[in-house]
Amino acid sequence: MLGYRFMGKAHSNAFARLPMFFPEAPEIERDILVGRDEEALADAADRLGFSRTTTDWQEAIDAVDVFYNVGPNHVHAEPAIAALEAGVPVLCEKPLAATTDDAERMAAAADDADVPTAIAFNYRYVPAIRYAKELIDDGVLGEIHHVRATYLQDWLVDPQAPWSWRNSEELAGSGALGDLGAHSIDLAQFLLGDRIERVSGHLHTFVDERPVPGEGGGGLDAESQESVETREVTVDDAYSAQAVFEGGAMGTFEASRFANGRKNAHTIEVNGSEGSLRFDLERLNELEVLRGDDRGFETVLVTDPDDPYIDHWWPPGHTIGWEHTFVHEDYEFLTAVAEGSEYHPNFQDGLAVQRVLDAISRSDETDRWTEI
Ligand code: 4PW
Repeated sequence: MLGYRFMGKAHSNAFARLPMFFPEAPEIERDILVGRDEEALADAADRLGFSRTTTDWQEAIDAVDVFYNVGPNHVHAEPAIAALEAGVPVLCEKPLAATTDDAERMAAAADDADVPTAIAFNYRYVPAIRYAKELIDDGVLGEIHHVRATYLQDWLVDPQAPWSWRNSEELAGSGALGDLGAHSIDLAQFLLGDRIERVSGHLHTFVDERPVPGEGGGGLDAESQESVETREVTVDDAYSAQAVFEGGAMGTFEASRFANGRKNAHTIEVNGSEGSLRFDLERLNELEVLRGDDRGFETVLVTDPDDPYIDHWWPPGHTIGWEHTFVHEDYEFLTAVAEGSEYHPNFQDGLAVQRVLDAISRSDETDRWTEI
């Protein structure tokens, strides 16, 4: 696994939980952890349960059966492509790459390789989202008219919040758009089983320069905020977009790192001719559903043994959390790897989202509706 901070912890936790809760999952050995700083790497390997470390990702690729790339966006492409060329399956964190060109190259390498790839859209693995998908696929909502998604955080609202790679166009590609919007766009396309065909987008940066963090780094998981200099912010702090789906549905999207009071508020609502549903990540065990009449939404607790993945965990009403989405995701991906079967969301699905992100940015630059 390349990377060992926020997402590295999330996936390592999932690897540890899998044999306990998903005994049918393939056996996993956490072999090599890849990073640049040997001391931090050794410490992370100890905590995350990896047997050895290397600062050379090629060495890791040559030695493993599966490669997880959970590093910053600008280091997604080269190692992922090298792994695929060596026939090693790859899971890559989202968005697929910092640039659309890199995302295209990654998807092409995935096409040429005969192994599964994964883009880590973990919110597809919330049981309530799977349940929502079943309702839509079963036609319970009828013809879909609207999808409305927001992903709101507030960790940058303080102008003194430290600079991190997530604030750099070169390292991240975009800001709230790619980091948060990518999830909403994927969820919308996944739930509707439809693709966005054109968009109108707006991006905004509220604070152009931020203090460079001291030891410990910046970002959502910053451990230290000591700083002596500042660095330019070259990505958006927030975006909004309108979208038209191929099937005719209207989409509205918004994400921000300046939504004061909102820590990780990810919502999606779908309105159809026969009903509606609404999901809120801060209440992830629930789905609000309107079926057929106008007497209001019922709140369905999605914690029954019949609900997706729940029989692996606790009895009804014993809720699960954010970290469980990674367990489900890694279970599905590693099973596909072991069985050599097709997996989604894969690099092609990641590229489909990246093209929407790109069109939203181009629309903002040109002040025009933009085709995907
Ligand atoms: O899923 C989210 C992201 O995409 C996470 O909660 C944090 O915010 C980490 O990256 C973004």
